[in-house]
Amino acid sequence: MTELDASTSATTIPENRVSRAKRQRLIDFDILAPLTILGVLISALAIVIAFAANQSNGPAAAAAPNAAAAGDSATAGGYGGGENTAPTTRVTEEKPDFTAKTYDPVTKPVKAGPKTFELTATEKNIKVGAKTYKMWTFNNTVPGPVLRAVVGDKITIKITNASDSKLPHSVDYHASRLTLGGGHVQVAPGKSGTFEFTAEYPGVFMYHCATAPVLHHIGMGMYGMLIVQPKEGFGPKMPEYAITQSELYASSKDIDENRPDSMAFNGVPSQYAAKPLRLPADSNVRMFVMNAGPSEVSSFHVVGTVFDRVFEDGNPRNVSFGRQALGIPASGSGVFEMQLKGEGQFPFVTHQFNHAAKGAVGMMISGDGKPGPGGVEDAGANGHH
Ligand SMILES: [Cu+2]
Repeated sequence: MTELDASTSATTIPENRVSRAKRQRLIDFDILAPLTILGVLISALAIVIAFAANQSNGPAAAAAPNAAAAGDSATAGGYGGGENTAPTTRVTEEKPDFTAKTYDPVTKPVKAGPKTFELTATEKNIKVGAKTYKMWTFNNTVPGPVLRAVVGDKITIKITNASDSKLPHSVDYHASRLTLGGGHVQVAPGKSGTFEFTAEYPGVFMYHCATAPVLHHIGMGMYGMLIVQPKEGFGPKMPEYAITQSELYASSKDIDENRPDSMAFNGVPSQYAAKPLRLPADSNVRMFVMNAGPSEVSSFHVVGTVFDRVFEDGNPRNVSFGRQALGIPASGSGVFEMQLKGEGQFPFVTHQFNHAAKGAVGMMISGDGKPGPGGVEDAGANGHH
C-alpha cells in the first residue's frame, strides 16, 4: 500500500505558476512510424489482393474502404502516410511570431460535468531556445493545453483552423471511441468543426492532429494531454504536474528518419532545469506524464525518490508499487506518485540518457534544496579514520 500522507501535501506551488489563460500550449508531435510501415504492408497486401481479384480499385480502397469512404485524402485516414506537407527545413531564419514561454506544468482536479474544449490550429514560427522553428500548434502552444475531465463527462470538442493556415487540421482523441478518434472532422483553413464523446476510462490520454501525414502533424507540434479523472479521484490531495515528453526536429526529412535535434518536457528543452519546480520540504507529488513522440520511447525516472504508486496509462487499476522507472511508448502515459523527502534536488529525466542530454530533463527542488545529513569527509593521509 502507499505511504502517501495527505497531511504533508501542499495546496499551492509557489513558483513557476502562470495564469490559467496562459496555460494553453501545444506541441504536436507524431506517433506513427510503425503505422507507416504497417500502412506500406497493408498497401502491398492490398495490391496483391487487387491483382488476384483483377480489380481496378486502388490499394487504399481495397484495404481500408471505411477510411476511403470518410473522404480523407490519405490512406488509412492519414495514418498510413500521405504526401509530405511539413517544411523541408523547419529551423528558419524568418522572424519568429513569438517566443515559447515556460510552459506551466501545474494542473488541478476538476469537478464532474459536461465539458467543452476549444482548440484552434495555427501555423507559426516559434522561437524555442536559440532556434526558431516552423511549428503547427493547438492554441499557439506546444504542447497544446492540458485538458481535464472526469469519467462519465460528456465532452464537446470544437476545432477551428486559423484563417491564415495553409493546411487542413483536425484532432484525434485517444480517450474517445469515435471513428478516427474524431479525425473524420477535417477542418479547412478558416473553418470550424465539432464532435462529442463521453470519457469512459480514467487515464492520461493523448490528443493530436489527425491530418495526413499524421507523423508530420505530430512532429510539427500538434499534440496535447487530456487527463480523465476517476470519479473518486486519483488519490490523496497533493501538488500535481503535467509533463509531456516530445521530440523536436529540424526538417521533414529528420522527422521521417527519426533524428530529433532536441528533446523536451512540455515543448521547451530543459526549461524546468533552468527554472526548477519548487515545493515545500517533504512534499508528495503526483505527476501526469505522457510521451507524445512522435517516434521515441521515454523511460521516465525521478532521481532521489522511488515511485510509491504508478498507474500505467493513468488508470488506477493498472497500479504498481515501488517503481524506479516506467517505459512509456509513443502515446503512452503514466501517473506517478512520490515523496520528495526532506529538502533537496530531485531531477526528473528520461533515463534514456541520450535524450535527457538533448533536453528531456527537469528539476524539482524541495525546501531550500540543500542536501540533508551526510557529506564528503577527508579520508586522511592513511586513507581511513
Ligand atoms: Cu494538423
